[in-house]
Amino acid sequence: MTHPLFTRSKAVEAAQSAGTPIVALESTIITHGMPYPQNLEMARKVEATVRENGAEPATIAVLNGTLHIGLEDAQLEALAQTKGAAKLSRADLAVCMASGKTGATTVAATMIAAHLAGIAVFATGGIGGVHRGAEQSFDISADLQELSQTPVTVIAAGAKAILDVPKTLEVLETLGVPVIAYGQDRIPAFWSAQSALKAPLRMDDPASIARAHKMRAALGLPGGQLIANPIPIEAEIPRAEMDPVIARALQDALEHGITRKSVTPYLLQRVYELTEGRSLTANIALVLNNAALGARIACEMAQN
Ligand code: PSU
Ligand code: MN
Repeated sequence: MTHPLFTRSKAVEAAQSAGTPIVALESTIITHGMPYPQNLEMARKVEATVRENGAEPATIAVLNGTLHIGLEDAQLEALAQTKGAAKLSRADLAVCMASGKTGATTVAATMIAAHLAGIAVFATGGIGGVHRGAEQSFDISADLQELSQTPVTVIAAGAKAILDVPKTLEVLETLGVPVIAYGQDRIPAFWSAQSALKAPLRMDDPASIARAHKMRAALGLPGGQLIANPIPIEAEIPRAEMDPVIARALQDALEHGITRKSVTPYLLQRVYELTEGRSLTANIALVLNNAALGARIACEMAQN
């Protein structure tokens, strides 16, 4: 079955025909979140992890104007090496497709594409949120609005600690987005398993998360769920170590006048440099952990 708006990879098409659960994956993390070749290695490992846990991965991107739901390996490799890919959020998706350009989807755009293709579960590293100093800059990621209107369950390791996490939680509460910590009481802090903040909600197994997703739809409530899945403890960088690094990266961003779409990629790169690559190792570990949980949730959703 073909769709006028997107192309599926062979594997995704076969999986959907067979009723195999699918987990969507974003591509901004590949083009703007990590350097080559670790980004490609990470993308392949994430796909393998989804398969090991019983689902089929669908990495989403726009290549020369075509929206792809699932990439062939050669396409994944080419994307990981591209320097010119645009960063696509809700505002950018249609323009990129209409202009025949190539772009990587953020959490917001990946949710839109996943929903269009009938995929309800999406695993990533961290969502965008309210940036520190947002009371001046108004920099609040479109990811938050998207969670409030598109019915996809997103698995992330919390909001990145470079953000203003308390404000991010406030906005999500206002927008009616369930923020569910997985297996612990506190919100994870991306590179660290624990933040100081209590999570609004907690769930301990994939089946309950799948049920809550369906219950939301049955109640007629729009939007998705955010599952905050802590990084495995053996892979974390403790908060006390990360705090000064983050402070320094934020200071540098301010001094260099970094704004808008460049803020998140700049901060991630700066944290990578300041931790001499350790942030990247942790980032890869948490994405893999999220991919595994995403696959288990997708399997539960397909059950009943
Ligand atoms: N968090 C990461 N790595 C990333 C991103 C977030 O650890 O690459 C990306 C995601 O694609 C997310 C986007 O949707 O950054 C948020 O960007 P902004 O803050 O400009 O909305
Ligand atoms: Mn922003």
